[in-house]
Amino acid sequence: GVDFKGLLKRNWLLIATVISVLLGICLGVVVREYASLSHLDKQYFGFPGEILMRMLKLVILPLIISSMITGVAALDSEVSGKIGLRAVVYYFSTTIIAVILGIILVMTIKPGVSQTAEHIDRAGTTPNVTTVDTLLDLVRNMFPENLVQACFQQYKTKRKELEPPKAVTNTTTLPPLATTIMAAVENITKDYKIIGTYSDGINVLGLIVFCVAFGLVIGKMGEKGRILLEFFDALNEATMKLVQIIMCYMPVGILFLIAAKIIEVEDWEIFRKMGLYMVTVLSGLAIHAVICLPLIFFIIVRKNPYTFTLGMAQALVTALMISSSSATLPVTFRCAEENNRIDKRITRFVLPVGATINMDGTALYEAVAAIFIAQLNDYDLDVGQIVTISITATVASIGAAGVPNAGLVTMVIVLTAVGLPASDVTLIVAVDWLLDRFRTMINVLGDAYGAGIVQKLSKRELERMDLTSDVDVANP
Ligand code: DAS
Repeated sequence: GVDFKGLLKRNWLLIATVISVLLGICLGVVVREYASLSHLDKQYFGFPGEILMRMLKLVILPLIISSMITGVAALDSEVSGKIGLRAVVYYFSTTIIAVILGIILVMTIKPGVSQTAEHIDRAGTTPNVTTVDTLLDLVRNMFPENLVQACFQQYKTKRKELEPPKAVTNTTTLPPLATTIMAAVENITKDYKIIGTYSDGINVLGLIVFCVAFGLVIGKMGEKGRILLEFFDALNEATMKLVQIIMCYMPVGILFLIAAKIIEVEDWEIFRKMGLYMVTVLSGLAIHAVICLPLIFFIIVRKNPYTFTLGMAQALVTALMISSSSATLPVTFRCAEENNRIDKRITRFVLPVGATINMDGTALYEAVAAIFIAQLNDYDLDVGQIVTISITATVASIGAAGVPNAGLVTMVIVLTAVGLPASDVTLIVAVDWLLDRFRTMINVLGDAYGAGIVQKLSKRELERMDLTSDVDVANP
């Protein structure tokens, strides 16, 4: 028979989390129906959820620093170079696959081709960002000027607002990508603007670059470096213990997070209007999660991909509830290491970087949304523009930080690259909170599969290291 007790014991947290999601939905619906809460009451209602978010964000900093430094230091530089390269190849190829999938779906389903355009509210303001801005910011953020500041830097704007882009009419010919980039370069030389690459005030990308360099140096130092290595290893272990404690609170936090969201949503009608668009994005995400990623995983790893997905369940539910890959990172670590038994030397390397730059769900979403907006505008895209969309959607997903709605901000570069009015982002804002959750889930799943795949590809190097190393930092 089935060992129910054992199953319950091993998965109690996941079960509790799922129950709390369901309870949260019920609670939200009931309160919404029968109680009239003031704005302040609503805020109080979301308080336990807010505390969960704060706790998860709190451990991001020590987690990223300790896991990256020990991860890199434990590998010798030749091996870490190879693993890094494999990870990057994986990130890129899966992101491109996601984009192509999104484009195929949105071109077939054509959610924007109808009269829905008139019904949509075009009010609102939009950030103005260009492709080059995003690229330069990405590189700029890789090299923080000040390490301490990089840990708590606030999202800041260094450039005066650009002129709002002119609305494109159907008769104008679109500027080719080159012109867009030239215009952007001119803008950059004047001043610049930092956009979406900060995660809740932490310059994650900058820290990652620093930690990789620092870890490599420590690894090379031999005896002298060992004391630092042991320090960061202990820090990592202590942080993961904290994560374990935080996770016990998770069901409570999630219950109120979801209930508060249901109480707060103002316009349910918008879902009906935007239905087909949402169906396109969601089915694309589903296909990517259920077919594309598992297929790649199976071809390379030769293990059941769905068992692997199941092992990540807690992280996936968390991502769905808090729509932030960075804040989910602590849970992603635990699931990957404990349930899917991925080597710590791999997770410490692949997961933090993946949470920052590998976003399959976001890339797919950006491509679909851009073409949807083109369809709403009755705007025919040629092949060149579709290629431009795939490239900029990839860049935009890399540039987006792992925080809620980041993808919506970097979306602007996709639109401006093909000459669509950037202000049209406002058309899809209303449903973004929902789509954001699902794409974040796929972003996290993509990172996890990446760790599994890179581990398999690096099997030989890892085994060789097991034989040669005397101190086993990776598996204490
Ligand atoms: N929600 C983000 C994430 O954490 C990215 C996005 O907004 O698309 O993955």
